[in-house]
Amino acid sequence: MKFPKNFLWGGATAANQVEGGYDADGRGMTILDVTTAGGLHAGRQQTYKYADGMTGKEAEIPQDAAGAVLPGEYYPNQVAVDFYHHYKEDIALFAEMGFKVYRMSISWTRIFPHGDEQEPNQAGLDFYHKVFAELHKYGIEPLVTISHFENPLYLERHYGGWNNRKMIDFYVHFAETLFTEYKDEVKYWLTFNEINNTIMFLDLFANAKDEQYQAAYQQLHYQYVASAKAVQIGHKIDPDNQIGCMICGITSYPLTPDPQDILKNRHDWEQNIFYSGDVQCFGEYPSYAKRLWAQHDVKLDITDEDLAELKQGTVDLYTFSYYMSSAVTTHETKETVGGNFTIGAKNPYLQYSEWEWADDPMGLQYYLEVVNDRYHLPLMVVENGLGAIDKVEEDGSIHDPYRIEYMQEHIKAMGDAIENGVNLVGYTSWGCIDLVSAGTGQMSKRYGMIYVDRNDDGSGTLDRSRKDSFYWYKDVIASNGEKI
Ligand code: P53
Repeated sequence: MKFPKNFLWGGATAANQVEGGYDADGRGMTILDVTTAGGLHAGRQQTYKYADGMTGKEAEIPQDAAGAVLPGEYYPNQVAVDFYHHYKEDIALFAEMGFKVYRMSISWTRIFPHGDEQEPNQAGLDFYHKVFAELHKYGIEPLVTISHFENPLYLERHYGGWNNRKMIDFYVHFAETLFTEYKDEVKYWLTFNEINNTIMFLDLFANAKDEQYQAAYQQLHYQYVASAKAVQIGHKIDPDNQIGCMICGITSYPLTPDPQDILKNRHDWEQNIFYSGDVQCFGEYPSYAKRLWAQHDVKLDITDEDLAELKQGTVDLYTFSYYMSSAVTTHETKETVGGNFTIGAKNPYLQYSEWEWADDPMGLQYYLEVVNDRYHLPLMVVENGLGAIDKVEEDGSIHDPYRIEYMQEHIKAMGDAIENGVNLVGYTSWGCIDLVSAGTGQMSKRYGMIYVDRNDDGSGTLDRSRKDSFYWYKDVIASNGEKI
């Protein structure tokens, strides 16, 4: 047996991409509720639109954030796949696949509609009690991401979001509320989803200016402090809590053996991957941080108390997403990879998905071995999967051999890493149920093993059905990864 006996097999989602119910039971708006299809990346405009027709960062903030939606515009995250009203059915399907763990996130504005309140919204707290009870009914352990890409709109507009040090207190109060409320229901937590992409995506999208690096490094610092404080509180409330960091794991290679490419690749790893992991796992800024800051003339607001917090608040687990690898070079390259962002040079040894993401299972093994050596912490792959267009047959069946093949190869790579001594404790495939793409806002970029009848334009019955991969994954879990 390659996989350890209690290996945590499961699936992963995020509140903003599945829940919908955006104005139900007192929930406040998040930035993603006012984002028309396509928010995070190129092709998905992150201009907020307001009922008064104003757009963009300079627009006046309506006092009531719920007014910030324009009629006639389509906002895919507002309904998403309506997990809010389908959670029982969905969790039953997860249980049928044999999930041991379900990674989900909590919508901040269900609990604190604006984000700066003292008192939580009881109806919001109740919803997650119901979800956790349903999971436990089937013996599924929740793994909860505290913040997954969805800042409260109010905090964004009134305080400038993570540019403001005050966000630390708002976040910590939110986290403490969750640790207290769900003490007996949740023991696995992640503080921030893909925390490193604040910096990483600057490189991927365009020639970012120094001011953008300045802002990104400062936001990250506040998030690291917020995370470290949350970890300490989480441990105090329940010493059994296992709290992890979550890193966007893209394995980067040098395109050529030119030493300049080799060094650039190493430095890219430092900036994009190691910087966040080092602060969260080691509790201090790495030596190369000075070089990274100097490169963009970055001057940070970091206090001695902050540094003490970082030291005290190191994580118990290192978790990451893995979809693809990238290749970097100092040379001119004709062949670059586009997709929903520029991921660098085209690697001639790899195949690419429809969204031009490189299919590279060995890159997962490589990544696992690197971070295993570096951190000596339990590791979890908390996102992995293939975004693809699925076809529903006349009889309602959905044949997705491409998705099965992608997952087979990545599970095999994890087994090989475990055989090489890697301490991997779990795997939650991304979008175990179809959901709204973070990068493009599409429904048609599907990751699920459960199909949801919902289309890019918002049409569809929201009915659920099992894809071929559903039955295949069920066997994988039942055989603890032996039968792939
Ligand atoms: P979508 C890009 C690269 C790696 C991870 O992404 C990424 C992204 C975002 O596009 O984000 C994670 O939906 C993220 C999820 C997201 C998933 O990858 O663009 O944590 O929220 O849905 C897949 O195909």
